Amino acid sequence: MGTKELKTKDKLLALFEENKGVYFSGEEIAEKFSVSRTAVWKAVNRLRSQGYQIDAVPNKGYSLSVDTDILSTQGMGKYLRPICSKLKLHMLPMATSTNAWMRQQAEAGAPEGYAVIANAQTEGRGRQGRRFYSPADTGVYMSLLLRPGKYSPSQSVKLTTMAAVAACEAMEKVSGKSAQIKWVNDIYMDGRKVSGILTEAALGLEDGSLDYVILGIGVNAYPPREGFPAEIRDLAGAVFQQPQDDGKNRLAAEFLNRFMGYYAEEESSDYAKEYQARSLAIGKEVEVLSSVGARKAKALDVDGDCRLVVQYEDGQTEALSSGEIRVRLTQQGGLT
Ligand code: BT5
Repeated sequence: MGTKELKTKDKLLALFEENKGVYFSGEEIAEKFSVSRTAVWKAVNRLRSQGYQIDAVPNKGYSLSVDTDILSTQGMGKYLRPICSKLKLHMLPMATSTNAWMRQQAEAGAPEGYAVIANAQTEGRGRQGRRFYSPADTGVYMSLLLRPGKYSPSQSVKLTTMAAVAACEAMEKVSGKSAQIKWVNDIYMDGRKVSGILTEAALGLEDGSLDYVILGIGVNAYPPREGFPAEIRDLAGAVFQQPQDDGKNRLAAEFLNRFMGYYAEEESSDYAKEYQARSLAIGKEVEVLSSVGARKAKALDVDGDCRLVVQYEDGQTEALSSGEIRVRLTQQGGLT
């Protein structure tokens, strides 16, 4: 496909996304983009082959169906606020892992604010070698490149915290339901994990400072058609149960709006309070899992550095940083 044809398709998608349900005649579109009617027809077909439902009515023209929800830069662009104006979005129908993809870009010198969004991942990653199930069409899998010169490596956990709050707020806004955070990076709705965050940092070789951070977030927008795989069936859930107009595009855009807001005003913003308010663990019995085994404790608080403060049965307290330690809630079934 030539560049001109590509551009017509992209421009047509932008026009359709901005005006869902509105009909445009082939002639009108051809005139608008200074292309032939055939080029319009080809662009329509190309969009259809990508899954867009484009209705064609004689004497009215073409229109994008109102309840399409396909991730695209044009679809997200409708909801992004000015705080995101410096971001550069890149859409992939399929990635191995968006974090792995972004790492290559970062190593090649890509600037802060580069974001990649995939419709599916074949090797979506969780922490410590775990997998994140990322089937096509039902979720948002996104990685954002940051070069936060002002943070020390140990402060990069703040970015995960900001991202967790931003994810909750985005999901709450778009779905109207409340979201909770299971320390440190899992988001729950209705008692099920609907999202996970994976922050990967790279340190400069010379001084050990933070070179770049890749913030990865995966959200189950809808339940997969075939259901979740057996291993996570009792754990995983989705933000929406029914198709939503622009559900995925809105989730992705609102996450970026919120996150970039916190990132820009790190000092003054109250993301730590928002994090505490949504924390699933505070006040609950937990098990602290480490390489030496599980130890019972009560979660007391999440402190200003986003550490989970626990009290063990012998009365001793400890502030846990993320990393190797995992926490299992023992009072609610299914949350591990
Ligand atoms: C996470 O790890 O939850 C972080 C997931 C981050 C995924 C994003 S997608 C975009 C970017 N690119 C990547 O390659 N990754 C990031 P963790 O806390 O380790 O949780 C992993 C565990 O969650 C698994 O062992 C399963 O038990 C469960 N799980 C896997 N897939 C899930 C899903 N789709 N929904 C809910 N739970 C899932």
